[in-house]
Amino acid sequence: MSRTFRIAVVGGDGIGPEVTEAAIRAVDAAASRSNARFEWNHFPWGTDWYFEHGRMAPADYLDQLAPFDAILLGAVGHPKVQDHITLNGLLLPIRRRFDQCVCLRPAYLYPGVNSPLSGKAPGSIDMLIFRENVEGEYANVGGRVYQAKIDEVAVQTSVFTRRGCERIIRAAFEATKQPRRSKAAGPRKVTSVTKSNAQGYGMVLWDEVFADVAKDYPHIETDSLLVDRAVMEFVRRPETFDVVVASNLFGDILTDLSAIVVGSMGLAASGNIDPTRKSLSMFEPVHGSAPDITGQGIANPLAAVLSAAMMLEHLEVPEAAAALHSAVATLLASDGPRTPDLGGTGTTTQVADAIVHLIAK
Ligand code: GGG
Repeated sequence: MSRTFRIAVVGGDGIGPEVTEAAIRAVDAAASRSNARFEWNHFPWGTDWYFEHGRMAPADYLDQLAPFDAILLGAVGHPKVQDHITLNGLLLPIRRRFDQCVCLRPAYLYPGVNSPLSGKAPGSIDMLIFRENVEGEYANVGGRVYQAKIDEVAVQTSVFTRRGCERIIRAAFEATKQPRRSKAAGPRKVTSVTKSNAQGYGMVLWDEVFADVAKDYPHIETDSLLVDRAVMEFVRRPETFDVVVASNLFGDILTDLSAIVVGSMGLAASGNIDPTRKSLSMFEPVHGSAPDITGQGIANPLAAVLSAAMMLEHLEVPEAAAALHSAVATLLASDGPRTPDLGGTGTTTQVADAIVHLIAK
């Protein structure tokens, strides 16, 4: 029996629409070999919408998104508008409204891709980073008074709840039940990253919850690092990490670092997931709108393709997800086209064509 999934597509800003189109082509190619069909519903929201309407999306945009099976998002951000307006006007409310509390961001060193770190073998870096996605430092609690006066005050509050910490930390431990992508042997490990020596309330709560949850997984090795140590170790010994769990802000920063360590932001995929499945989840490349290369046709579409593969896994179309993963791995291991971020001269379209060709083979 054929299944049809209705996907909301928000290409957004900059290179977002270019890479999203490539991801859609890849999914359609894989779908034609499975019993799944995809109906793509495009929403023209983002900064162009803002220039025309004074807001990033219509007032009821979250209600419009609610009935879909998933959201495929490109990028948000424009050099002419402050980033807090674009982000808070479109992306962050989606994560909160649909309780997408898990942001899952894998970082894997593919065969055929060079790490900027010397001597790293293919597959030797294989991390799964769990970023808390709806509270913490991005809770959007605070305010400003006496604006533009000498006495101006801005307060930005982080929010850490026991429930919020517990569910992201548990999701990280649960992930150790899945096989690793690399063939690396040895015990599974979960590393928690905080700054609880200086953030003595919220992050101490996080540490306590981490220790409590760890008791339910006695065979899993654990480690707790301060974020300053974690960034050092991401560069010095990235292969020692397996599953990593961190707050919203730290997870955001760490996953840009992990993306570069495995070769390029252009390969970094992410899923914003409601693990209860009560609401829809959203899939997006980690990279932003990249205004410096927008419209040049050279954006790497593979992060968007891999994000779409995560969407297919979430929608339980594993054969199509596997086809996308396999096409990306095969392309990267070959002398096929690659975009400039990976040292090539290929275009977005050439890479997308090669992916579609590999899937159809
Ligand atoms: N592709 C997603 C995107 O445009 N990200 C820009 C960004 O700054 N995101 C912040 C976040 O993920 O919290």
